[in-house]
Amino acid sequence: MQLQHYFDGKFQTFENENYVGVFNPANGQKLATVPMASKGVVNEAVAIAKEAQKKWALVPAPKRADYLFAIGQKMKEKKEHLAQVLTKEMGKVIEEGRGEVQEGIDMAFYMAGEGRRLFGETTPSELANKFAMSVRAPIGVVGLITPWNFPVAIATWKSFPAIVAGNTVVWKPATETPMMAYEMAKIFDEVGLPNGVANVVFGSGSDVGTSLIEHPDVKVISFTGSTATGRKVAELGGHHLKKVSLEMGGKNAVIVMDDADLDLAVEGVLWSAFGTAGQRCTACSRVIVHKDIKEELEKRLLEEMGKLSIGDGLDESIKIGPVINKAALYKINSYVEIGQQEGAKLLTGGKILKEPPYDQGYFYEPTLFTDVAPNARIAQEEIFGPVVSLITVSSLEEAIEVNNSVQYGLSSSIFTNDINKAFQAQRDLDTGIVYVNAGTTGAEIHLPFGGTKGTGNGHRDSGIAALDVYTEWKSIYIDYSGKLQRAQIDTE
Ligand code: UN1
Repeated sequence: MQLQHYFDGKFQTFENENYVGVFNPANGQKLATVPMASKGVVNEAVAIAKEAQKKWALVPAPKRADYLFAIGQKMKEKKEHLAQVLTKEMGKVIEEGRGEVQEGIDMAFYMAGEGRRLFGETTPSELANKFAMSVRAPIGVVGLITPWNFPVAIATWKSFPAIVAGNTVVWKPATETPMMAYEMAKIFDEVGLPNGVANVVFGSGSDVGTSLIEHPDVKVISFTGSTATGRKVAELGGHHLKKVSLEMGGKNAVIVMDDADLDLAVEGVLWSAFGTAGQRCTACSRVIVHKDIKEELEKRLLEEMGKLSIGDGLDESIKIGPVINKAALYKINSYVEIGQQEGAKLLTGGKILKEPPYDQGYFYEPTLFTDVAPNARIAQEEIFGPVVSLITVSSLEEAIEVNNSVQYGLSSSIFTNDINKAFQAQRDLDTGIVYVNAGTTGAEIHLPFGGTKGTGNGHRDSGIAALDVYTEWKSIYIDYSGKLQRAQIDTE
């Protein structure tokens, strides 16, 4: 299958474009080829989006929302198909693929509801016969740069609030996962979304991403990806005075206190550490354990890790799929080597799976280190794979300090049956998302998603908070007194 860009409501092919392959990370099978757009193609798409936005902003928001309802409905009808494409292209197990598509459906319906809200404020004026209110105004063309680990959900967190608020979007999906974006383009087309409202341009970060950020008619950039790339996006965006929303790395921890329900904690750690083969921004990659239960937790984790089935995510019995590509596989392995050099104790895993049936794909053994120093590199840097470091502490205060000692602040979790500890933890854990008695993953779309410190730059995806990225506040004063009334002066 040869993918095509989608803009101006049409699937488009251009002469002399380079194509690259899209491969199934479970078996190396070639699934499609994808065109790599040039700056010229980006410019064309942005020009279309700019024209379309003028009309789109004038469509009543509930009508804009009708398209989102239709998109959500289509996604629902195609849920199984979309999940299958997702698993083939990205590797996550099919159950998680279905979950991710559901996240997109939820986002469509949730943001469609915003069509009849988009609340601003009405407020008294300090002057007589004067009316004051604030409304959310659309900004213009929005550029979206999205990652491969959640190729559909994250794109919906960004595009649906932008669209319902009256913006148009030009979306550059990750090169590894263009097929999901292509599927979404087909849905935009099928529901008759007006031409130019949602546009998909395939290509590299250095060409398409950079062109979007530099383009004077792209007013907002929303990016999810690595911290290194996010920093470049922010620098370039800052230079061009763009509003830039960044969602970057994480080094998320589960704290297990001595009073925790250990069975539950083990389940929570396994799901959030090894689900999606550890390739979630929210994945648990540290377990901060109270010294009194450390050995017991190690024992139970080892027992349960031994039962995790690894393989092609299309097989319903598989719990852990491949990682995205060879580079990821070797990056993960290099961190395991670093961990050993640093003196951490490898309890299990630590190997690339090279024998059949794994030899054609990119599979890494679920890996557990213990006796890891809180400041070790494997406890500080994002690995983005199925590797967990156990760190031992003696108190809740120490656990929180260790949790907060990393440069990231996305998600954290505590297992405890002590309500006082739970409340203290939710107050003091310096992350954008906190879980009590659940692992570090599982964010729901109607709450803000994002993190503190090196994880973000103060913005949030999903939830109502996302609307703040894609709208400007406009304060409106209507004086019906018939005379000049001066604020702050004529108030007596
Ligand atoms: C991500 O990790 O990049 O909370 C997104 C979760 C999912 C979204 C994760 N709902 O794990």
